[in-house]
Amino acid sequence: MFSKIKKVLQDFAQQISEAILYRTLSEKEIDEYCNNLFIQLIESDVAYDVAEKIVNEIKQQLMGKKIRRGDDAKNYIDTAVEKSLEEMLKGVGTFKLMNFVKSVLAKEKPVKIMFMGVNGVGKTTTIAKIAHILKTNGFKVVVAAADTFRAGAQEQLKKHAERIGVTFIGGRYGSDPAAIAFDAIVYAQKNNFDVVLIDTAGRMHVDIDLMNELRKVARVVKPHLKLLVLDALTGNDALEQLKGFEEAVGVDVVVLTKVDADANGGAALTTIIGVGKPIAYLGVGQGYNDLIEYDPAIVLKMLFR
Ligand SMILES: Nc1nc2c(ncn2[C@@H]2O[C@H](COP(=O)(O)OP(=O)(O)O)[C@@H](O)[C@H]2O)c(=O)[nH]1
Ligand SMILES: [Mg+2]
Repeated sequence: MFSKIKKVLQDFAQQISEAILYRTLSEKEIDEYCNNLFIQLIESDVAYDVAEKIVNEIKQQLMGKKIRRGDDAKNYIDTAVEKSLEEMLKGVGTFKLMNFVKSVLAKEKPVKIMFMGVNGVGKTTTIAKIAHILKTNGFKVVVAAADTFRAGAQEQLKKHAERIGVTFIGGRYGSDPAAIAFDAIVYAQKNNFDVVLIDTAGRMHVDIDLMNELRKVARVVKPHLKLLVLDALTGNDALEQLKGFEEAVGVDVVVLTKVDADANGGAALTTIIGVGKPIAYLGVGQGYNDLIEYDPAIVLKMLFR
C-alpha cells in the first residue's frame, strides 16, 4: 500500500538532507527540490491540486528555517515531510461506526444504514465486512438486497450472509428496491434486530433515473446513515462520484475500498485528502477482516514506516 508514494517521499527527504550535508540550501534550491517532488507525486497518480497542496505544505515547513551543516538534517527533513502530510490528513474526519450504532440504539431500533455507490466499487463486499464486525460486536444484523437490477446481486449478498451468519432479506429481480428495504426494516422491527444494512444497485452518479430511484429508497427507509462506497483506485473520479451522490441524496460518511490495490498510492491519497466527508473505514482486501477503521495515524504509518 502506498509503496511508490512512500518511496517518492523518502527519496525527497534523502536528497535534500544529503545536499544540506555540504552547505545551507537557498530557498531557490529548496524550490527546485519541491518542484521535482511535485512531478514525482503526479507520476504516482496524485491529482494535480492535491500534489500542489502537499508540496506547498512541505515548502512551508522547510522555507525560512536555516538548516545548517552538522544539524541532524535527515531527521529534520523527515519530520518536516511527515508533519506536512499529517497536517493534511488531520483535516479528514473520522467516523466510529460502532459508536454511532450504539448511540442510535440508545434511542431506537433498528439502526438503518443505506449503502450507495457506483457499480463495482465494493458495496456488497463492504456490507459483508461491516455485517461481520457488527455480528462480532454482538449485534443482530439483517442485510437487505435492494439491488434488484444486476444479475447475481441477490445471490452474492445471500451467500455472504450465510457465511457470516446474519439474516438475509431479498426479492425478485426487477422488483421495487424500496419495497425490499421496507420489508427488511419491518422484519427487523418484528424480530428485535439491531441493525439493517441496505445494499443498493450500483449506479452512475450522472444517471438521473437511477438516482431518483435511490432517492425513493432513501425516502422510504429514512436511513440513520447514508454511506457512500468509493473505490480508492479511481482518485479524482471518486471525488466526482461523491459530488453526484451528495447532490442527489446526500452523503453522511464514506468507505474507501481497494486501498490495498493501489500500488502507487497516489490515487488513494488523493481520495483520502480530497473527500471532505468523514471516512469510516478503508477496505484493504477481499476478506471479511480486510477493513480497517480510518485513522490519520494509520495512513501516516503506511506512508512513513
Ligand atoms: N483488493 C480489494 N478488492 C475489493 C475490496 N473491496 C471490494 N473488492 C472487490 O471488488 C469487486 C467488486 O466488489 P462488489 O462488492 O461486488 O462491488 P459492488 O458492485 O459495489 O457491490 C469484488 O471482486 C470484490 O472482491 C478491497 O478493499 N480490496
Ligand atoms: Mg453489489
